[in-house]
Amino acid sequence: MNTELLNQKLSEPDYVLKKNWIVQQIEFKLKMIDLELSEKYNRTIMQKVEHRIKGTDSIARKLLKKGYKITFENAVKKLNDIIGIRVVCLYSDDVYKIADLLKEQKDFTLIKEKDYIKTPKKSGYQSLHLIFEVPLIYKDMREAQRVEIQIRTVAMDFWAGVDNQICYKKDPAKLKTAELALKNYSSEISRIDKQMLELRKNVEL
Ligand code: 0O2
Repeated sequence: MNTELLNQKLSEPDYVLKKNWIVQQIEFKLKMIDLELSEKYNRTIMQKVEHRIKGTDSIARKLLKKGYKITFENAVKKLNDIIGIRVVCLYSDDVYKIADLLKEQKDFTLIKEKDYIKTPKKSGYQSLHLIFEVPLIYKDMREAQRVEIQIRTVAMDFWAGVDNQICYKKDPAKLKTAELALKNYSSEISRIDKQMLELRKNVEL
C-alpha cells in the first residue's frame, strides 16, 4: 500500500498544529470537569487522561478496512478517531458523570455515542465512546474537528491494554484460546467493577 502522499499531508505543520491545538482544548475542558466532579464528590475522579493522534499506517489500515481509498481527504472525512482522547476513572458510574458533563458543553456537538459498557463488543471490549465535533477558531478561521473520547474504568483499561497486546488486530486463527479467555475475563472485570462500585456506595452511606 502506497502511503507516501498521505504521510506527507499528515506531516504538514498546519495539520499537526491544528490536531495538537484541539487536544489541548479538550484536555483543558476535561481538567475543568475533573475539578467540578472531584469537588462535588470529594474524591479523585479521573485517574488518567491520555491522547494519541492516529499515524499514517493506522489511518491507512482503517481506511482499507472500511473500504475507502487511502487518501488524505478520505482520512479527514471518513474517520472519527484521528484525534483520540482516553479518560480512565475508578468507578463505572463516574464514566457516565464525565460523559454527561462533556455533553453539556455548548461548544461540543455530539455526533455519535457507542456504549460498549452496556453492550460490550464481541471481543469483550468495554468502554464508552463519544464522538464530538469541536470547533477550532483562530482569527477569521473556523473549522470543526472530530474527536473520539473513550471513557472507561481502570479495570476496563487494564483489559483493553492486555487485549491490545495479545489479540486486537492480530491473526484470529492463532488466537482462539486467548480470545476466549479474554472474553471470560471481560465478564470478570464487569463483575469486579460492580462490586467496587457497591463497596464505595456502602462506605458513602
Ligand atoms: P487504535 O489503535 O486505538 O487507533 P466508527 O468509525 O467511529 O463508527 P470504529 O472507529 O471503526 O467506529 O470502531 P470502534 O469499534 O468504535 O473502535 C474504535 C476504537 O476502540 C479502536 O480504534 C480501539 O482503540 C478501540 N477498540 C475497539 N474494539 C476494541 C477491542 O476489541 N479491543 C481493544 N483493545 N480496543 C478496541 P482503532 O483505530 O481500531 O485502534
